[in-house]
Amino acid sequence: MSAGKSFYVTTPIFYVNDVPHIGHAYTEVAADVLARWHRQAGDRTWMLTGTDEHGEKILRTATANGATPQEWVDRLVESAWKPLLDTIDISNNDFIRTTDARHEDNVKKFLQHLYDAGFIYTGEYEGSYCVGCEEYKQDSDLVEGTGEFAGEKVCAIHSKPVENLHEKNYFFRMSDFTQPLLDMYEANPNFVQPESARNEVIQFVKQGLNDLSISRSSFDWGIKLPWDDSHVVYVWFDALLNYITAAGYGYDEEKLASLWPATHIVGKDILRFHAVIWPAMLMAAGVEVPHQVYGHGWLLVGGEKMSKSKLTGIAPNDITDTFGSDAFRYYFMSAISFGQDGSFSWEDLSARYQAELANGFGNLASRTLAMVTRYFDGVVPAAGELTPSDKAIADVVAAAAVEADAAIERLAIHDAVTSIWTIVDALNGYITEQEPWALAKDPANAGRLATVLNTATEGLRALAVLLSPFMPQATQKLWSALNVEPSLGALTAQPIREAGKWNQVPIGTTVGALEALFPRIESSAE
Ligand code: ME8
Repeated sequence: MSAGKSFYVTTPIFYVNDVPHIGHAYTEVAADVLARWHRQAGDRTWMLTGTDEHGEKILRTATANGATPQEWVDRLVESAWKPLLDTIDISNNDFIRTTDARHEDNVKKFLQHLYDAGFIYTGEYEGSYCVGCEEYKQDSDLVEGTGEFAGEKVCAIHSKPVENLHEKNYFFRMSDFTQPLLDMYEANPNFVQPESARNEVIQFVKQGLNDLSISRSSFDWGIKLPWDDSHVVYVWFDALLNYITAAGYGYDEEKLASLWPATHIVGKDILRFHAVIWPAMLMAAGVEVPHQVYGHGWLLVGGEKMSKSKLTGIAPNDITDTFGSDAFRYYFMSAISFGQDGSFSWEDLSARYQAELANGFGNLASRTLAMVTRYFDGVVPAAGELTPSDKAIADVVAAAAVEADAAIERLAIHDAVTSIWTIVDALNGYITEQEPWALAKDPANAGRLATVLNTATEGLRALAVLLSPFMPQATQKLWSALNVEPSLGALTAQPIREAGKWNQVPIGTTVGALEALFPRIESSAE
């Protein structure tokens, strides 16, 4: 992507029936890394996240807790969901709640538009519904229950019985969009990614789409249909619209035109809603379909999808309180191939923290700056004539910057980290091989020592710039210690696609002290 383009990235809006766990945080971090990268590249970037607050699941939770649904959602959003964003350092530009007036009013406009255009009709819905999923279920979606639900059909995801609904509902003519969707997937192979997700979606749509019930009349915690206030909008139809109501749909067409279409980052559990129902809704309304829907994999704990309902949920601050938010962000973005499932374990997190962050990156930064301080009074020396080893470092940095940007462009976030980490590994190898501490023993080698430390410092500059979207705090500490803010400007203003250009740190810069980037963790942490 060339600088100056628009990049609008979204996370799902999360249900506020419960507090967040690391699965939610994972999606937030992935979207945030992409947003920070694009912002630093100079693209017009907008990141949206928020909360999904209507529907039966939330109504029931509120009631069970002796609160009105409005009290409940206000409490959870303020005490848990907004604080999550600070816990893991999310730089979202907007936060939408489906109870916001800007959302509710414009969902009604969208629905009225579809109704007037003949895409909505009344019918009878008879079938199963899982309140946990907030989803109408086919028999093929159900499995035999076990334990207390033995002998019953249960939802395959929640392992709990489904409800049998028999309601007069309004239906959306989704079946009209079977062929238009297939044509769209064909014309735009990147619309659904990764490839496994794309194949699954195409297989599903090829079977032919049914019309979709889009209203409920047995409870009232939702947005009332503009033409029939005895019904509320089906929570998913309501929720998906957040991506455009936040962007101005119905009230700020200029804003919408500047942001839309978006890149949606979602877990693969909600892929069909985003890659099938959502573009069908937009096609019916004459709004452009999203730029891309990316379905990432699941965090597994003990081999199963981590979830609160199965009591495997881990709170994000259980990790950040010990390891910090940078390590949280780095770990999940580097240890799991984005798009694949990945197992979380405390042992793996601790091992990578120690090996990659503390010993790899942190130690590289501290020893380089310590040697500049010790041997050159903290003043970055000019390089002399370059040897092949020095040039090789510059080449590694240049290649890593190009490869990382290409990886971000295809949402292969883990590949971007791998490319950037070639700089850490190359610099550590270079320092071991060049032995600056040995060069420092003989004044005749002063020129060579200057070249080595200039090279290492320049490498650290590139690392701070390229790792800043992943680890905003540690890289800011490094940037401050490098003391390049007066000459080069703020870290977050460094054009990331130019990070590979050499000789950016001005000769004569006086570096400062570096606080430990990744302090030692006491073993009781686990
Ligand atoms: O589905 N691994 O909200 P939700 C990885 N409100 N990601 C996980 C995860 C795990 N084990 N568990 C959850 C909803 N997630 C709807 C969305 S959007 C218009 C409406 C993440 O609170 C992942 O992003 O159930 C998944 O798609 C999302 O949380 C589901 O969040």
